[in-house]
Amino acid sequence: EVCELELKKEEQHNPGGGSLLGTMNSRILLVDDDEVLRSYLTRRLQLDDSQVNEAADVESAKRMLREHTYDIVILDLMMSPHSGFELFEFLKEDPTLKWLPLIVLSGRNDVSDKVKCFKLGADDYVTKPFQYDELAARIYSILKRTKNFEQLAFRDALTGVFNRRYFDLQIGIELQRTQRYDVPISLAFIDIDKFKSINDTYGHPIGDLVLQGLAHVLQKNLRSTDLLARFGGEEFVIALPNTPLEQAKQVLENVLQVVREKPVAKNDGQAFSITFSAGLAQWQPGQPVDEWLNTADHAMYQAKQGGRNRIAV
Ligand code: GH3
Ligand code: MG
Ligand code: MG
Ligand code: MG
Repeated sequence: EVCELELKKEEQHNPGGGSLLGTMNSRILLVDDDEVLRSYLTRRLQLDDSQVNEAADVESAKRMLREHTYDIVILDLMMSPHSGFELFEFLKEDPTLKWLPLIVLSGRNDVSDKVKCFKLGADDYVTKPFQYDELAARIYSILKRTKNFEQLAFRDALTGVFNRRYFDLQIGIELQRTQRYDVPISLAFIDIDKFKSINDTYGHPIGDLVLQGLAHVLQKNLRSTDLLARFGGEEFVIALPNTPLEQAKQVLENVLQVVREKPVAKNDGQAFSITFSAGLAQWQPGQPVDEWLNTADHAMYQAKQGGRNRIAV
């Protein structure tokens, strides 16, 4: 069994520090009915710079999974009233949670339990009593692989921002959260003005530099909770949670002013400036995502019609 004594000993060994590899600043959901184990493990994981939420049973784990985003779940099997096995079904049914990495941490050491867990979708299985450093190394190993996979599947290769596939998956979660907490969420549809002429005048590689530059400026001027994605060639979308339309307009006006006044890219002493047109729409409760996107797209078209270099609502 893990105990406070063990924790003190290891802290002396490695004062203030975590394990050798760390756990990649991950957001971890720890599901276990053993309070002593939870507080021990939470403390160790926090020393490794991870954020940890604790759930003492399957029902609270489900609630937390609906409301927050996690990088990995650590799951106990023997809990009441529902065993940890019950959580697998829940995860499998939700497309946004289906691939969430999961490590079973259990006192059960039968091969049949292990096999069952892997068949249900577990990525790893650690038996109790366990060594913290081994668990941390396993977390690190899984997250390294998933981060690489996500990089390939969900990031735009040119600009490094999220792609449309990721946006489509993530926006559902954002809207659920929005509905639950009854807060506003706004969407911006951005399209670079006369981008074709940049390509035609300076060549495609310069066009690419401009796209990278704009993505960088956008990311720098947004909150960490804002969701930025490259949608198509020279089109970007941003979902701004917790932001009413007027406030979103201010954010976009600021960014437009930045790109208008300062070149987004430089090459061989030459500087390249752009402007863009953007359309905004605040989500109406119950509105389908497509309709919301269309409203913002339509507003963007109005901005083009109105003379470009502007934000329309
Ligand atoms: P408007 O102000 O009406 O939006 O004019 P525009 O020229 O920006 O619009 P249009 O849709 O006609 O042109 C978009 C251009 O974006 C055409 C295409 O060559 C360019 N483009 C799309 N993807 C890429 C890319 O990955 N790299 C580069 N360099 N150019 C791209
Ligand atoms: Mg238990
Ligand atoms: Mg376009
Ligand atoms: Mg354009």
